[in-house]
Amino acid sequence: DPYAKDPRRHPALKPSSTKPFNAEPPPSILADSFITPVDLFYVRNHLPVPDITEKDYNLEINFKGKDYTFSLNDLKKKFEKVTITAAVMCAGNRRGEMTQIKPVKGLNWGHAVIGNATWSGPRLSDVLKYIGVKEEDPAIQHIQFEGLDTDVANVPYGASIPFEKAIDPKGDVILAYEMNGEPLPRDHGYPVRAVVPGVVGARNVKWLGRIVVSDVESDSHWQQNDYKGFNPSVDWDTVDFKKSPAIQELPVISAICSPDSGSVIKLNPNNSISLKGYAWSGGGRKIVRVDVTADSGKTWYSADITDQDTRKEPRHWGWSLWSIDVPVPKGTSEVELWAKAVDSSYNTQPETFANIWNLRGVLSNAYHRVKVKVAA
Ligand code: MTE
Ligand code: MO
Repeated sequence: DPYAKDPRRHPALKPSSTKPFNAEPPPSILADSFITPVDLFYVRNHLPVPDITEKDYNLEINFKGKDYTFSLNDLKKKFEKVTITAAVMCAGNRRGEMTQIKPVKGLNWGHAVIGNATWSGPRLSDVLKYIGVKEEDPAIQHIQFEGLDTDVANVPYGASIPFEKAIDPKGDVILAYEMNGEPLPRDHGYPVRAVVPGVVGARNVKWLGRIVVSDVESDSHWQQNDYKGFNPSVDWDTVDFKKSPAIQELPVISAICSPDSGSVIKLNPNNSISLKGYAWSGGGRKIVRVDVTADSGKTWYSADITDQDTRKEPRHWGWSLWSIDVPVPKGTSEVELWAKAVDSSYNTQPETFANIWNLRGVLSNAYHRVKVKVAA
């Protein structure tokens, strides 16, 4: 069993698959803390977790046909240690809701496939400059990452990001060896992972073994034939993965973390329901507003943003937590609560999933809707 050496996981994580291990925490836990505890952070693995010891670990960087090698100690000693707060989200977060329109191919995820953490390590831009990479080199277009996790044919997990993002110190791409101030746990990429803030989880390559400075994107399955969006009418007979760009920056999203759908709520004395949730946008865009309604949009209220990083857009990488007491019309026995967020570019979420449906169930960011019963 190639998964026999996988780490132990927190019992609260709800698996959507066990081999490979994929799991998300209960949504209510997410809204409890601005920094998601490491053992409750969602896990998205495509392959077995590699068994790496710190002393055998090396990061290899290939640049113009030459290989450069860095030990973990080199990464710690040779470069400034930078700490950023960034949310990481899977492109498949909230896929389960899109599936209700029409089936899609992919893990049946809920709305907790996102977490917010602090990440520490050297800037990728510093490491690249150290080996002689020049910002204005026209031959360089993409930075490819390879994981140390491999499939049965020995092919590693891989992805790439645009060179512009990688080489810009303000892009804040980090080769992280710490998460929330502790060494990275095995499930999250021990000993080193790429953290590419504002960019889809899939490019935040864990167990980073190799970087290739290149003129082309990664040829990995996950860069070329997965993690792309399509027109809702494209199906598995007509799909041409070459026609869509790989997802990089993610669109704006939000979710109600409590109450849960289906719960029975006792109203507050002022006839309101207390809601809590998260909101986030890719590309360093900040959340400027979260709108909530309890009457299908006749009346919208703006939630209080309770927790937010102080970094300004377009380098606002962390998520926002929000809460609100929404007034509910008297005599209501069942109520549907909707939430939508607005980011600093005034992008907002689509109203329904119908017209953003895609065959992989990615970018699933329509209004979040939770139906609850009101206790008599
Ligand atoms: N890196 C490697 N090496 N192998 C993987 O399977 N999964 C990716 C990314 N990096 C993956 C990887 C995907 S799709 C996501 S969403 C994030 O890691 C999940 O990060 P997490 O498990 O730390 O939450
Ligand atoms: Mo993902």
